Amino acid sequence: MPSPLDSAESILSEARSVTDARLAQRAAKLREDPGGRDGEALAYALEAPGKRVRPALVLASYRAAGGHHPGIAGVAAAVEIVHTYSLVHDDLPCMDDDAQRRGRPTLHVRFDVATATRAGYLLVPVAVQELVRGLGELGLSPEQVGPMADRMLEASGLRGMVAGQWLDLMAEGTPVSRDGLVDMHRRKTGALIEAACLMGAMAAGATERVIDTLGEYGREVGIAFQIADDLLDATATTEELGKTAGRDVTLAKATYVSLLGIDAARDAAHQHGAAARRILQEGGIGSPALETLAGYIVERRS
Ligand code: GRG
Repeated sequence: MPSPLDSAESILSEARSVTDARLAQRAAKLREDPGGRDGEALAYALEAPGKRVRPALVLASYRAAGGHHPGIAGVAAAVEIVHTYSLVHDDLPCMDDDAQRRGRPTLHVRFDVATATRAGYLLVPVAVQELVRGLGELGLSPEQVGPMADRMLEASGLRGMVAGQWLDLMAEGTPVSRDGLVDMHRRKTGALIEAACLMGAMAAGATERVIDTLGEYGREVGIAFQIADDLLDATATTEELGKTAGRDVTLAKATYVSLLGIDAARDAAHQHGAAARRILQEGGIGSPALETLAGYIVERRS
């Protein structure tokens, strides 16, 4: 039987190809307007080679819910742009202060801190523009568009990513309970992953039941994703990760590994991955792609 890593490769490779085409178009436009150093910095961020897990989840959830329009690539790209600008800011000296990301110098190292700070903020509206473009192509009704935009924006804001990042920074060097850690992970990383799954389902015009099921799946893989990230930081090399390994210990971060140790953290990741697959089964959603992605998210090596 092929491993989830092998089976996931074709799913991720398709997500990379459809998403990267959109990101390349945005990068080319931004090189013209605003152009100059800001344009170059924005393009550098958009062209960085990520795994594209969130786009893969948008595409797989959309198809699992019966969707088949290519315009869904715009939704996938929008979610990836949110993720991309979060990484740009995450790496800044005032946050995690990292010099490497996606196998390249971080944006503030390649350009400068002011340019990277600006680039992160400038990508916020670019993500919304990409979402609007994708939703337009899908020809969705205003009743569908509003809640979808709401999902992405809530996941990236004070209830989601920004709040999670804040909690993460505040927790450096201080003891955190397991509940506190789960809450932080759900917001910082899980909210956008859950939104990716929900938005895929909503774009397909799925029933409430299917949307809820895919949202629950997204919550489980969202937590599994961050636990795997914590494990990789402790066990993989900088070369494998494309970002500095061991950073969590250096920064005294609250992580699953610091709270539970490697073995229990690995067990927890597997439990969340299994829960995600069970949710699909119990919800009657037959999606080999989502099942494979749940396995990949737990087992991944980068
Ligand atoms: C700029 C308005 C504004 C907000 C930013 C900095 C911030 C708020 C949020 C940070 C959130 C963050 C960095 C979460 C970590 C998520 C995570 C596990 C990232 C690694 O994702 P991968 O492995 O990376 O998918 P690639 O590079 O493959 O895409």
